[in-house]
Amino acid sequence: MRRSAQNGDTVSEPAVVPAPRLLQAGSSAPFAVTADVAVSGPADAVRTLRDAVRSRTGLDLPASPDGAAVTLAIEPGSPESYVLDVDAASVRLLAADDAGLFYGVHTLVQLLAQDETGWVVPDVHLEDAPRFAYRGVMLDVARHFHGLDTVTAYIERAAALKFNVLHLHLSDDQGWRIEVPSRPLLTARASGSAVGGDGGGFFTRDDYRAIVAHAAAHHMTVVPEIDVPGHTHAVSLAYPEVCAPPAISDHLRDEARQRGEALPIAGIAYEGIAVGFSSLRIDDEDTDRFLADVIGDVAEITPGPYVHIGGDEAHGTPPADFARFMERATRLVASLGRTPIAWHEAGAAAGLAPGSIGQYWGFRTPTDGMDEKARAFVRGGGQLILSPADAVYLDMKPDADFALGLTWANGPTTLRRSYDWDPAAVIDGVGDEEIHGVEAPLWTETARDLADIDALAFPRIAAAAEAAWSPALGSDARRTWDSFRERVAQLAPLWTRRGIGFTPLAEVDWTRE
Ligand code: TNX
Repeated sequence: MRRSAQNGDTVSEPAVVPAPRLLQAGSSAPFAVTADVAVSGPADAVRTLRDAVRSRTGLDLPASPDGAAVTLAIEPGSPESYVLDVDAASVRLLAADDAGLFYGVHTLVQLLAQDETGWVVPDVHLEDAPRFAYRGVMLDVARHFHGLDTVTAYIERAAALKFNVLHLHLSDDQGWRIEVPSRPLLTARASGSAVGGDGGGFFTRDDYRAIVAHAAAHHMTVVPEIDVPGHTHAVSLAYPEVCAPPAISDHLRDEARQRGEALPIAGIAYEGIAVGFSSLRIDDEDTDRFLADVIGDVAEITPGPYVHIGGDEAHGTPPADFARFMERATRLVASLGRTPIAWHEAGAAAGLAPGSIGQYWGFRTPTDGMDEKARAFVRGGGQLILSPADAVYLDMKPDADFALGLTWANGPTTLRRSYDWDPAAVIDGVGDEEIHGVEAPLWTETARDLADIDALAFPRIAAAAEAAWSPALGSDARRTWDSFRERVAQLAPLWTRRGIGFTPLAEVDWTRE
């Protein structure tokens, strides 16, 4: 429980994560939240607030047409912004749009606290707006399939931290996860497998539409990823004519031997976790038709502006072929009226569709020329999404003994390391203007269900939310590790209430209720 001034203890600042732009804590009495406090405003926002308050406190607040103590309203401002004023008599939330109202409501719910009188919201004036327009989480549903319930739960978790994009990694070597009417064998033959011999699965078109709708109701856009030309072994189970034979390097052989995994064989389900051995056939009419069919069908059920075409770790594709292929693939996406997104390796290709967006997954300090490939997207008139693997890859172990997760990104990623970086300080020449946003991917080689996802993602997803939404690291006292550590601690009761199985990392002194 937050310590209150009444019992003579130190007053800690109201805990909001991600940190807002401006927060002024007042010194007067808090607003008391009791069962007769009415809420008025736009119906969706009122429902969001009433649901969230009920789940947090058990109180069922009445909705009222007007004149309520809690009022929500739209007033012009910058996209997704809101202003929240709380005093002893009232709560007023003014937002520029529906998304801003949604974010203001989630801030308000984080401010709910219990003192000796019951549930209260402290006296506060808060002004908030995002730093970046694109604030993403990625879920890999290919290494392990995660169905509709898990995806909708992850949407709710992410949206409450003010993320507005869900990137779904829908295909990889281990399985194909989305129904494609023009290529029915993909799901018929290539969706039944997963890492380690676990069961597979796929989304029907209606499942996918339901995800898009649930995301939209939480102010999130879905970005589908069809990863090409590498990460395509599963395609060989369905349409072998468009696949090159697996490229078996000495490195791959060593890795497979160490992990006791079988080597990939064309046409047979792959259950290991190696990367970089598969490739589509390049400069082949069948492949081009395949790609047009798949991307066309996926784009058709995707209302959002982006289609992600992967392009990472294509070690099985000769570099010149890779470049030509990514140029064609980005142009295909552009021809469908969408903005292509590709992993930063695609920046090696000179002729990508203008305005293509790159997703950088190198380290906070770039190695191996990854920054140069990322900068190429900016030269091509596009922007970058930053996903530095040693900070925001939620599938890295948070400490060496953790049961789940990988360690390739510079060893375990502590909560502190996931917090202590700034997007504008990663790549020379890439500042706020060149940055489209920040995204935290969760690859699922080791994550089999929602409990595993929660355990890996929470609390580090909150640090990623702060990199995406809040002002620059160190720009005020709130945007520091010491402040974050205190604030995130206070989300524990809220997360527990919502059934989020977060990992209580020892770096934080978690609040108990
Ligand atoms: C790298 S970084 C990958 C994925 C793996 C992940 C595991 C990138 C774009 N690709 O294929 O799942 O590492 O952490």
